[in-house]
Amino acid sequence: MRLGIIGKPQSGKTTVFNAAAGQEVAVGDFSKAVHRAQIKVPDSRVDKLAEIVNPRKITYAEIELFDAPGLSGQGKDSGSVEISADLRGADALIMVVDAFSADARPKADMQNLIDEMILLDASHIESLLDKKTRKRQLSGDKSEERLIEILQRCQQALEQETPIIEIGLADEEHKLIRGFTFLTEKPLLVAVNIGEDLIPRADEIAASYADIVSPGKREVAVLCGKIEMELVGLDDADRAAFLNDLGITAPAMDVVIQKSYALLGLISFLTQGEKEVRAWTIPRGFSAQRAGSAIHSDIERGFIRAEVITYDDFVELQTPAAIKAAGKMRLEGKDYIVADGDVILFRFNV
Ligand SMILES: Nc1nc2c(ncn2[C@@H]2O[C@H](COP(=O)(O)OP(=O)(O)OP(=O)(O)O)[C@@H](O)[C@H]2O)c(=O)[nH]1
Ligand SMILES: [Mg+2]
Repeated sequence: MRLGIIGKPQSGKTTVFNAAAGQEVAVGDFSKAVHRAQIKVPDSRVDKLAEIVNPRKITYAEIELFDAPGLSGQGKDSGSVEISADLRGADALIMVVDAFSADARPKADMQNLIDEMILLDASHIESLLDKKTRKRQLSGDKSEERLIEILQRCQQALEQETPIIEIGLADEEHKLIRGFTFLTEKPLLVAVNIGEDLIPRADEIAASYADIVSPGKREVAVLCGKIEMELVGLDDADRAAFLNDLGITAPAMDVVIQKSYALLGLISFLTQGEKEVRAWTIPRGFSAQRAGSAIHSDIERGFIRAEVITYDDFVELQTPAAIKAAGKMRLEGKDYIVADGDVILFRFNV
């Protein structure tokens, strides 16, 4: 799963990338370099299980993050910008908007960027429809009728300035157009990048963006990229003291990553043992049998059953004996739909 950072020039994209990836790529250099990293998805459940089980190894879920130049931020006047294959291939986008500089206009910038994406998709669709309808005329080939109809619906939505993700395409319709990698088809997290002075007002600022939130499609997070980046270099104790000084309980970056993860439609199930406590990534809606493939294809192939306990029950009961006595271990078959936070032991035979 890949997450791409977009935003207008000098909005703090690389700063946010550094904060999320724990890297120290130079910021403010206007360079058009692409930065990439595998980032850990912070998960307090993994930490808590590890505290109980004391394993030799702790592994968090990971997603790929990249920072690639792309949009101009000029809105409708953007002309013809080249969108990199990286951005096109992203599964979801983080849009960084400048709310820190003296003349910041974050909401206008956000709208411009959204307009720009709508425009890029509209011109992409126009040329696709041109080609496909001409081909239909020439050859009488009707095989793409359905696709043409979906593209026309997307086109109409874009003309009304509605992002494609808002149309509510059915899953199989979505599949038909996925290969075109439209920008407004991707879930979007707006990261409002505030200055240090605004940190005490972060919640209030977030609330002022509530009207653009659309569950599973669009989210907002408010953070100070610069401070988050400074946190990266600190050890746990220094970080806690630093956050405390600022009156913050947890790094905003954790929230950004967790919200992105949810926007990607991903959930985690957990496994635990002396050897390792680990979070595994699966798309929401996976059955127990398919979820097993996240660990190893043999588990999917030779699936017998899943022994499942909820995270909350595990934390409360802690030991196998207590879990057994309380009858909280469920035996689930291959069609069981895995829930976020399930602690699972797979039984399989190959
Ligand atoms: N005060 C303050 N400055 C910030 C913040 N975030 C970024 N900056 C500054 O804004 C400038 C641009 O930051 P970058 O992270 O390089 O921005 P960018 O969007 O990657 O820029 P380009 O890649 O050149 O488009 C740098 O001088 C940063 O130090 C912030 O939260 N507060
Ligand atoms: Mg940059």
